[in-house]
Formats: sequence, C-alpha cells, structure tokens
Amino acid sequence: MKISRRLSTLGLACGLALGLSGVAVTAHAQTTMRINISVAKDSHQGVGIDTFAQEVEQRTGGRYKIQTFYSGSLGGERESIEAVQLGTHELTFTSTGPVPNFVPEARILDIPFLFRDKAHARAVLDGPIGQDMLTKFDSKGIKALGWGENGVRHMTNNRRAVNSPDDLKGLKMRTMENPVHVAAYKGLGIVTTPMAFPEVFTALQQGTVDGQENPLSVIMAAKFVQVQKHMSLTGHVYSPAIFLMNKGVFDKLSAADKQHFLEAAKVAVKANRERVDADDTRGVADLKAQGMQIVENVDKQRFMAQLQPVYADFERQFGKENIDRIRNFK
Ligand code: EAX
Repeated sequence: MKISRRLSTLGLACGLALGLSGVAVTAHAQTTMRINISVAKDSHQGVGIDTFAQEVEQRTGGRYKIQTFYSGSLGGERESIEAVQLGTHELTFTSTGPVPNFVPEARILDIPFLFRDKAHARAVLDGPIGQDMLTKFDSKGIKALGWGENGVRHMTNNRRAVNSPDDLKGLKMRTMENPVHVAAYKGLGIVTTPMAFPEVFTALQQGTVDGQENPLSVIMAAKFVQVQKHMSLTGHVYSPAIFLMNKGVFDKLSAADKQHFLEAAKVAVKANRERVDADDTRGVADLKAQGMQIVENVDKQRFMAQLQPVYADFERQFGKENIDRIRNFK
C-alpha cells in the first residue's frame, strides 16, 4: 500500500498579509497525519494524543498537522497497529494488549505482578530495557516513538465481590487480545474471552461476559460503572501504552522533524502519566460515589501464589534472567 497516498499534502498559503506590515511569509506545505486511541477523548490517552498533536504542530511550525480520533472510531487497538504497519494510518497510541502479536519480545512487559508500582514500571520503560524494546518494532515496519502508560489494572464484574483468587473461579471475563494475560488469567481460574476494547461495554451490558479488567483511568473513561457492580483493587498487572508510527513515514521525515516527533512524544508521555496519577488518586472515591462496590484491600500474595505454575512457564518462555532483570531494576 502506498503510504504517500494517505498523506494529504495541502498547499497552505501562509503568505497572507501579516497584519498591517504587509510582509509576506514564505508559503509552505502542510502534511496531515492521523493518530487514534480506543478510549474516549476525556482520558489519560486522550490527553496523550492531544498533547502529541499540539507539540508536533508547534515544533514543526504547523508543517505537520496531527488529526486525533477517539473511542475506537478508526478501529480497535489490534486493527490500529495493523493499520500503522501497513501505512493506512500514520500513528496510533495503544496499550500493549495486542502488541505481542506484532513484536513478541514485548510480551515480557505484560507479566502480572512484574512491577512493584508505576514508578518501577516507568523507570524500566525509560531505562535501557524499555528503550531497547522500542527498537524491536523497527523490523516490523513500525517506529516506536516512546512508552506512555495505560495504568495498573484492576478487576470489575457483575457477579460477586472478589477478595481472593477463589472468587475468580468460573468468572467469565473479557481480556485483551494478549497471550500473556490470557495464560495468567486462566491460571487464576477465570474463563477468558479475548475481545477488542470497543466491544467491551456492550458485552458487559448484555452479559456476554461477567467482567473485565482495566486501569481506573479506562474504567472511568469508559463509564463501566454503568454496567459493572463490583470492583477489586487487584492491581494485578501494569499496562504500558506506546506511541507507534509507520516506519516508512517516520523515515521520510527530515532529521530535525524526526527529533520534533520524538520530543513531542516525550511531552505527551509526561501529560499522559500525570493524568493516570490524577485518575488513580480520585478514581476509587469517584466510582464509589457512583455506586460501585469496591474491595480495596486485596491480598496480592494469594494471587501471586496462585500464579506460580504460570510464572514457571513464563520463566521458560522469556528466560528467568530477563524477568529478574526487570524485577530487580532500580
Ligand atoms: O488502551 O483493551 C483494553 O482493555 C485497553 O486497556 C484499553 O483499550 C485502553
């Protein structure tokens, strides 16, 4: 597929009279690109792409315009990564849910209880391990611009309060289309139903699944409180997010513009993470006020103990030393 066909290059007349001075500015071309997310605009990811768009436009003096699309209007996350790979969209901001289907090396980041907290995860992603992982996208036709964040995931459902792994037995839950999550949740006794995010609200509403798991940011942005009674602060897995761009499109940028795009992603990541922190701070009170039943004190050790056989399998698959390198990163 020809990438350039998708880039609408508009001749933008910047040579309009500048105020009363009458000085003409050199005319320049404007290139429009698209970026999308699967969640609503008023969210940690919305803030991320809005900031990215502003920063790119500002840093390139308006030569690049980034159009933003929300709520899965251009497709779910797997479809969007595919579209970026093919060049049918230039950019996407996505959780790592479907990423292993494209870059298997990234699976390791989705292991439950891998990170102690957000600070640990951010340090790993911003450090050599995370930065090296970004380069693994290159050979797949994708330029990874930077690690953002989806947040720490918690479980919600309509059947019962979840206090321990025993309460998960037989619960039918939507999961991301992610092999690591699916293996782990099966290990917890959950009946897993992988599904793209844009279908989740309806699936919960119609009872196709009993529950789902997502960070507070997503739970709030998606208004899951309208279709879910119970939530447990399981904090069972950290969910990274990532800015992805079609590699051919990135490679065609001038050296200076490449830098502008990378810097824009950095600023966007900062805004995205700040919103995750704000959502985590207000989320529990906010959802309680809306009627959600919340189990706040979850014994995470019991969940980890239940996952031992799955961990043993992950160690075989990913190498114990690679997992330990992340766990022990300071
Ligand atoms: O990226 O699919 C998911 O559950 C994701 O967390 C969500 O789309 C936000």
